[in-house]
Amino acid sequence: MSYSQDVLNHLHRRNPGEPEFLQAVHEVLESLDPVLQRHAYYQEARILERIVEPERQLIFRVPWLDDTGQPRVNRGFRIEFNSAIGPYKGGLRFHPSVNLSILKFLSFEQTFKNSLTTLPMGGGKGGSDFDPKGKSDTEVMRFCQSFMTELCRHIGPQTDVPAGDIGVGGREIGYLFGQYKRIRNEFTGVLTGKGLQWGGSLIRPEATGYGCVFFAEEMLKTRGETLAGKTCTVSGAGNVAQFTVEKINQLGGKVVSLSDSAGTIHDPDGIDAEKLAFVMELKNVKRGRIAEYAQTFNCHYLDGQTPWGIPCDGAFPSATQNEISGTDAVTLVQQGCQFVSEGANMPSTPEAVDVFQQHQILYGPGKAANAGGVATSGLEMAQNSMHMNWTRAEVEARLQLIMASIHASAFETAQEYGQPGNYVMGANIAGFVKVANAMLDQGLV
Ligand code: NDP
Ligand code: 2IT
Repeated sequence: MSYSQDVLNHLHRRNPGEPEFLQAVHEVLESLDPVLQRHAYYQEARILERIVEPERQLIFRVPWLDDTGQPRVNRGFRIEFNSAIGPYKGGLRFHPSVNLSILKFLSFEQTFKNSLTTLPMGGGKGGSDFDPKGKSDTEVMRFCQSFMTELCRHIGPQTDVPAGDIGVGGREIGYLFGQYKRIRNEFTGVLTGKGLQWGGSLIRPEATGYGCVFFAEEMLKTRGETLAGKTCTVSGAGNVAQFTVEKINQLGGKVVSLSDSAGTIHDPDGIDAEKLAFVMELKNVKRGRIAEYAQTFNCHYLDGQTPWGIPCDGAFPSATQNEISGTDAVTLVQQGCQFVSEGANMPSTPEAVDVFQQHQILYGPGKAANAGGVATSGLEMAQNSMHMNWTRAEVEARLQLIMASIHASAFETAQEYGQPGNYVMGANIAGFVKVANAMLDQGLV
């Protein structure tokens, strides 16, 4: 039995009932065999056993008062997965589905993603099963204040730097930052995704979507193509989806779908800048449903469906994990989809990934394709520690360079290990080697 298989068997016994975590670890460990065989020292130092075990897992009670004065209780989490190459770094997710398995999968992925960014950041993730939907601003504020009252003792600009993810955007980061500052009496870069007037970086809101499109453009370049004139489907309608649409439009592509958990809109004419402004107002201010887009612009609404049945040249899954099944992947390929760039984390099931790889689809896995968000968080941290701000053009240029570098590193590593075009293997090995070597250098920690 191979070393990685042995560790996976052990992992299953130790982490029952954590399907998302096991799925994410499987995907990484299965592609590491070539590097583990080439360098016996990883096995001798038991690096795999160590790298799949979070350094620290925090679970805490979050009590808060709703607007009727009733006490409510949620569960808060922070997983500090790996700090070999920098302070823990990764977002906070507020969604009713949040549990230990989902946050362990996300923080495990984050470790390798952050390694790929070229910046010094370890891996972490946190959040709560709190559901922001239907809550007033004051309820969200009281929840965030209570959440930070506990979290603040565990984080810090040199220790652990949270940011946004599903259900956590500028509003939530503001409330969280305000409470941290109040308790600790220090104004520091302890969170990223901050407002522009109080330590935020230009381009951070745009970064994940923009970066994911830059990654697609890099993949297309390897086949002598560009996004111009391509029809794209995008899922989700939140932060990542919105700026994915904006950048595809800027590069001359056409986006024909967006979705939320209730359904999908299909707009064959394309979601232009004006329609995108409507989506941003609808989702970020009114907090309404995407169905309203179909009523306003008189296009199709696919109730309860995902966008994967809509013909496209390329797909940008930007909602959540496991949103593309094996069957969806077959449909995408049959209808002519040639590239998939993942804005979301682990949106494709293992069956879907197999389908993409069998059909030589240009498939950019999330830990490479969506790394622009956390990379720009790293740029926000750099600006905070220098007490200065870069211009929009400067941050975007750096983001573009970082995405090109992540692409090159995944592409070249896949080639080096004999599987050209396999971005899954390339990203996993490149991300792993840097973290594993740092762990070796630092002794048995
Ligand atoms: P938002 O909360 O801004 O938007 C999430 C979108 O996805 C909403 O449209 C939401 O619909 C939809 N969605 C969420 N959960 C589900 C579900 N279970 N089923 C169907 N639709 C769902 O989050 P982000 O845009 O920030 O995040 C989207 C994805 O991108 C996540 O996978 C996240 O981990 C990943 N990501 C985010 C980064 C960032 O910087 N924000 C960086 C890298 C990756 P509804 O409103 O109906 O719930
Ligand atoms: O999944 C991710 O990379 C994020 N949600 C962004 C994390 C960050 O620290 O900016």
